[in-house]
Amino acid sequence: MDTRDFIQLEDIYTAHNYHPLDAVLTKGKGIWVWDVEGNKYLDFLSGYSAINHGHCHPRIVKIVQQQAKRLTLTGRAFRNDQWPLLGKELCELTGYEMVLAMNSGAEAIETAIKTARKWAYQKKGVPQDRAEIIACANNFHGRTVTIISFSTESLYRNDFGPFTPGFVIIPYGDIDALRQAITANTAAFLVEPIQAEAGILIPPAGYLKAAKEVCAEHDVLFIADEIQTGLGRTGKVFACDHEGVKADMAVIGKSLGGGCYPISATLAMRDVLGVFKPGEHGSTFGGNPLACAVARESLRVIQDEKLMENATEQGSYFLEKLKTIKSRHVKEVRGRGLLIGIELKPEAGGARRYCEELKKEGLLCKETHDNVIRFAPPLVIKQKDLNWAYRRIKRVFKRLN
Ligand code: IF1
Repeated sequence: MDTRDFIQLEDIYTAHNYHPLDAVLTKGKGIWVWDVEGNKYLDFLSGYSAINHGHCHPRIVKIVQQQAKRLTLTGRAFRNDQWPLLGKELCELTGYEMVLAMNSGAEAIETAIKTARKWAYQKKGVPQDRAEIIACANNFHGRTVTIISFSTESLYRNDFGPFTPGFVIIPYGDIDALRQAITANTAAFLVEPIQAEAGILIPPAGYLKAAKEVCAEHDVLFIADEIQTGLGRTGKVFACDHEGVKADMAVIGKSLGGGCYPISATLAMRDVLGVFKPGEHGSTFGGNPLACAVARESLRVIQDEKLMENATEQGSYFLEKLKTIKSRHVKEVRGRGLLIGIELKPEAGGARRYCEELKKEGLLCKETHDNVIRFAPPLVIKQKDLNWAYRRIKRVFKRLN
């Protein structure tokens, strides 16, 4: 079977909720992937930051194999010997006191929302069913009905109502708007420290710190969605660390599973996550021993291989290099660590065609919205590979100029 055959089958048998580039991948190793025709590509998306460790990292694959042979799932009706250790190791790494594991990022965000609401009723004294959560315009927190209820992107919402009430939207990066939106019923402020889907938008310096302070002043929980930015992508454990901000709840996913197995988690101090009593929340696969063993190794690899340091070093190197690209189509190059976006001017004809051309050059990346090319290579990438990528990016910009 060749590329055309696979694409045809996918078109016929699977829902059309994506518009992928036409590379049918069959193998991956480190920063490289291969398609069914034998073409080799540099993965510049990393499964939307879930493959921070590179594809099929040998240490993580080994743990998958070992744990798969030993014990994979118990259900939380019984205990297993991996979940408590992941809990301890995750808290030691992040400085939080408690963790609740789910599977997808969206589920961990749902967990944070449920936690904040329960906390508001039990600890803050908000009247039943009146809790409000403030979120930002152009957010991306996942795709459940509750989460899209506070999305501002019509593509994600159209025809999916009725929606969940209790959310208030304010502009991103605007501290006065936050101050004004808070009421006596506000339970939490949910924010991405960098808005990745919105186009790698970095808020004004000092915004997160000020937002955290405003929240503390009004007894409002500050919830950081670190699903994409967390665990090293921006060069630190959390993107909030760049401003010395400790969120009341931090939500992680993606990279936690080492690119091998889905696992997500909501982290908080005991006075917040301690609101749950048995039976009030859960998941069949949440905290399963296979996921936990993989996550434990994933955290160890991030630390042992100094992936955060590498993200900082290579990220600033690459960002500076990208800024030297001379093209009338570039509006701005911005990023933090290895989360980088090139924003094109509207007249450039869209980021999609740049991604199509980059694919022909052996570089796989994905546009976000119409005009931003997003670069998020695995955090194991070396300078020589970034140089390799740079030459190709430069070539494409020259061709499409
Ligand atoms: C898709 C985007 C990236 C996330 C943040 C929560 C979630 C995500 C900050 C939900 C997920 C993914 C999902 C993927 C595309 C992708 C994405 F373009 F849509 F925005 F990465 F940039 N918070 N992001 O980025 O996590 O439930 O998916 O595990 O196709 O939906 P999830």
